[in-house]
Amino acid sequence: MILTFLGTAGSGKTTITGAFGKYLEEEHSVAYVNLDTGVKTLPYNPDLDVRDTVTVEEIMEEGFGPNGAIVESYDRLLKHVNDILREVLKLNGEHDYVLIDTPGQMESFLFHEFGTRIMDGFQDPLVVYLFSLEILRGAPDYCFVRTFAMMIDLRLGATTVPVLSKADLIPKGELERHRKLLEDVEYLTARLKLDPSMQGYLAHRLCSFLPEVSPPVRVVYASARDGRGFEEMETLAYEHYCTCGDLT
Ligand SMILES: Nc1nc2c(ncn2[C@@H]2O[C@H](COP(=O)(O)OP(=O)(O)OP(=O)(O)O)[C@@H](O)[C@H]2O)c(=O)[nH]1
Ligand SMILES: [Mg+2]
Repeated sequence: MILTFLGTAGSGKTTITGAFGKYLEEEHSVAYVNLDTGVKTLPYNPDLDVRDTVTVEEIMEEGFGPNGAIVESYDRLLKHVNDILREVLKLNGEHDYVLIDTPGQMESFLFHEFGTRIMDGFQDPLVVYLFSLEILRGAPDYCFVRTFAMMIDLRLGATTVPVLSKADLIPKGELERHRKLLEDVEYLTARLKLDPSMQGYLAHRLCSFLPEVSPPVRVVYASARDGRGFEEMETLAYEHYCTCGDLT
């Protein structure tokens, strides 16, 4: 079972890869894959690490700026993508779980051929899309999260589970409000109908469309600090790979 953690910079990919892996290791064998050429330290011991091939740091020493070096690192990795893919699939054959930590900046994976080639090599890939509390300001943002998860599916052909990371930071009593807005599309659509702004209109139209194009999605509220949501993530992976693939 391969789980790929994807999310914007700082959303918690690396920390949750380590913490969820540790949780799974109590009963399962787990392999860790680091696809981030720019990371300095990892809270897990990677079985496969792209930094053995190329690092952002060494490219910057050649005179590249930080953003150019990130792109260049994936351009260089592309030459090794088939070997990396073969290695990941081998790890998957040898372990119950393979957890994949992706580049700090999501676009280096989502918009680069390196990322799409990796995901194309997996059968029925499962992506954990991590987003954090700070992006949820108003009703349109809840629509954004749901739509963005769908965009990942559209781009990578992967079943995408939206996971609110760092859920330990949700103030007491606020979880229910987030849950309702993220999971009850009818409620969210009704809320958005009251928003007279152009943004509200756009979000309302997009959300009205969700039930037609996206199956009801379970959102997970997870924390690498206290382990909440881990059991649910494990169940989702099991249901995806071992049962009917229906994550509702
Ligand atoms: N409170 C809290 N903080 C967290 C949690 N997970 C991660 N963090 C913090 O969030 C910050 C970013 O975490 P990372 O795991 O490095 O996030 P990332 O998405 O891998 O970041 P990049 O790869 O650098 O883009 C760190 O300061 C973590 O300590 C969590 O569950 N709860
Ligand atoms: Mg990271």
